[in-house]
Amino acid sequence: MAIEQTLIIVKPDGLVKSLTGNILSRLSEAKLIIVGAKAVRVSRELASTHYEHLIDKPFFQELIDYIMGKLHGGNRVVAFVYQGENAIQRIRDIVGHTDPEKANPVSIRGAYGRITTSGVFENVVHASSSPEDAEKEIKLWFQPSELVEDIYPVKETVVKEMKTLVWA
Ligand code: DAT
Ligand code: MG
Repeated sequence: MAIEQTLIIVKPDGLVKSLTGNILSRLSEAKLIIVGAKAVRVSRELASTHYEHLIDKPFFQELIDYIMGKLHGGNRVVAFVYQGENAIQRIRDIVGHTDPEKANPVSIRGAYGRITTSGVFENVVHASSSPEDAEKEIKLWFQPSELVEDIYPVKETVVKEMKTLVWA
């Protein structure tokens, strides 16, 4: 079986409900290793690129507002990269169906998700659904230096006169 990586995001509803620890405990059942972890402020550009495959859906704008935290008063999520054998499906099994009402009640989404009155699936976590999606998503959310394993090919580049913040 192949070693895979998968991107997990604790969405703003998961943060507001203080579920991060709980979710990580559940995910640890998969016996995978964490190779990246961080809190992220979600810009509209990041959100739109992450969900670009859904741009034609009627719920697209609400989905973008949701992942940006606009429904929950906060513009942040926490993101993790997990690695291990068959990681994508093993994590998806624990996470559960996209629709919280169809999700197995013992899955994360079944236990903690809900559908809002306007029809948004507030399903607490994101998890990659294929190796292709995982690669696209991990490269979108993480820089090579933020991962403790060399997953995808990298190249060296010299960045000149780039404005960046350092500790004052
Ligand atoms: P998943 O997150 O299970 O991979 P997806 O990639 O098809 O599902 O969709 C991304 C998110 O969009 C999903 O987590 C919740 C939202 N979504 C998908 N289908 C929806 C629908 N029919 N109604 C409302 N929200 C939906
Ligand atoms: Mg998906």
